[in-house]
Amino acid sequence: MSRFTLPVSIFGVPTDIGAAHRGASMGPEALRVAKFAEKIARHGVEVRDLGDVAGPRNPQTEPVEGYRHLDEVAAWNRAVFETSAGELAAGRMPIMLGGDHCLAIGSIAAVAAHCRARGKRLRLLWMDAHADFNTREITPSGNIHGMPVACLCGLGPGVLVDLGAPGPAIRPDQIRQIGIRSVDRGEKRLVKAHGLDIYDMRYIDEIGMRRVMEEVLEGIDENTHLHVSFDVDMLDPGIAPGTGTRVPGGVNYREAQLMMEMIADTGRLGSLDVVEVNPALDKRNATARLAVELVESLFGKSTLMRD
Ligand code: Z70
Ligand code: MN
Ligand code: MN
Ligand code: MN
Repeated sequence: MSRFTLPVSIFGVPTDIGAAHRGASMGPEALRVAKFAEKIARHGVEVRDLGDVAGPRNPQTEPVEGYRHLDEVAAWNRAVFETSAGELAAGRMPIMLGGDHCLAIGSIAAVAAHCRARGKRLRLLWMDAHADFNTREITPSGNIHGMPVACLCGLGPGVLVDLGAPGPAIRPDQIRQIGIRSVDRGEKRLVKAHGLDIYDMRYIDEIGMRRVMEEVLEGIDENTHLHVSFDVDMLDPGIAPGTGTRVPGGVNYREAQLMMEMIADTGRLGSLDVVEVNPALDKRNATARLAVELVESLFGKSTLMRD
């Protein structure tokens, strides 16, 4: 069974430039070893692997004025923006294999520019243990992978905020965050001030993943472009140990499958990031393999489908 899906272009972004732990730079190869392209191709999708984009090495320096590696983060994100924008313009679905989550600034800025040019409505599903809404004033670490949502909303340095077009790429009301269970002190105040829609683990426990996803997907129509930004640390560390910032009490296997299946059913998936896979911390590539399995569900794999 194959519902209509755009042809897919996957590309790797082998860097951990925005993170504290080294190793997410090996994420693209771990996902390829887990047969990312081959497995989604089984669901009737045309898939092309563009290889990896290039960027500066990780200098492993301390934060300067609240940002660690800002110049390098900007360089990598410009490369991501160009690649994503090119694939979207060609009528293809870009899938970014990270790399750490700072790279979603570039991928989502490209999607936002694409949607604006075509009069499409953008909805961003941010699957993560973290809100990623820090700024240089409130960050506990200086790590820019804790800041991409803020940057996309216009809170951040010009080199990141103005990547696609001047000003914010996206409004908070276009974002739904799911799986959240770690928000820093100053960050809590900021997400409230900006009205971010956060489906945290308590809410998931109380009302259940089915209703959470119904709420998250409410109001999407034929004109909606869905972007899924999947930080694998959303998943419970028991099933996804290969990531740099493990937080207990995450989304379990069945909940994660249901999320992906319900998104697949909308038929509106337009672009995807898979980030924060860190093979140096993993057990036998389990996290990359699970991520691939979940992405298969996102492309329509279901129990009763014909092989
Ligand atoms: C913390 C910070 C973080 C991962 C984002 C954690 C950031 N909020 N970690 N994604 N994996 O340092 O800003
Ligand atoms: Mn993240
Ligand atoms: Mn995270
Ligand atoms: Mn902008």
